[in-house]
Amino acid sequence: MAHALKLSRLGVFFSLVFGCASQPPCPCLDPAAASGGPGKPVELAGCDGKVAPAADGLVEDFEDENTQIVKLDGRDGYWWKNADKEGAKFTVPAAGEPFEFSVDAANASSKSLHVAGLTVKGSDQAYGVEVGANLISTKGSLYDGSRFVGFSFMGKVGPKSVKKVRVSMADVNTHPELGSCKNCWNHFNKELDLTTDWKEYQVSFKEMQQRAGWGEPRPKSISPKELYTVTFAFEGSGGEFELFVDDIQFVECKK
Ligand SMILES: [Ca+2]
Repeated sequence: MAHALKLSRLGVFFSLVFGCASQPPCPCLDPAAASGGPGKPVELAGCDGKVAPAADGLVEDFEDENTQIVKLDGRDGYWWKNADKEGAKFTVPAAGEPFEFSVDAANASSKSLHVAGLTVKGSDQAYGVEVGANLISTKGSLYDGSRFVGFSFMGKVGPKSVKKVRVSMADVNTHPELGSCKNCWNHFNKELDLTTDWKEYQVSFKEMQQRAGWGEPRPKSISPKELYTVTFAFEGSGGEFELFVDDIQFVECKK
């Protein structure tokens, strides 16, 4: 996979309500329940209240303008991007060029990740484009994120861009490099409609779902104990895309 660039730090504050009224007080993600393993069902709890960035939860803030995510808690993966072979392409960065970091950044920081281009609408192979990072640089190595309840990021799209972004985390059950899936690539995800203004988005593990109708296995939930990548994708729509991303971080129940 085409590893490409690197990045670094900052912090945001926010709140989020994960539906789990019957769950115990924070932290209310049961680590034992989150260790389902390949193909095994996982029962995920959320927070009975708000969430906050975890102390060592920063995945990337792009401030160091390189292609490696922030090195924290064993995370040291690299950014990559790919496009389908049906005509989708990146114009930012242009072919053969390194990732671009924009001064249009979130939370009064200096840099964000900036990508743009276009997708095509066509066959099943016209999946569109993805930009993402492995959580651990060693191929096949999984990251245990079971003490978190999800993650957040700052994001916006350009004025001509398709608004819908699919935010995913590949895990042990969905990525072919891990040997568990027979019908791979249907990562647990959340679809979001971004705006042209910087805004914080929160994604809980509990609400992430696979796309309907395909994928094998189809476990009950993502396996936070066995995470592999974080990915932002535009599907093949025939439209232009332009995405700015900043301050990706794991979150925990607010104490
Ligand atoms: Ca930044």
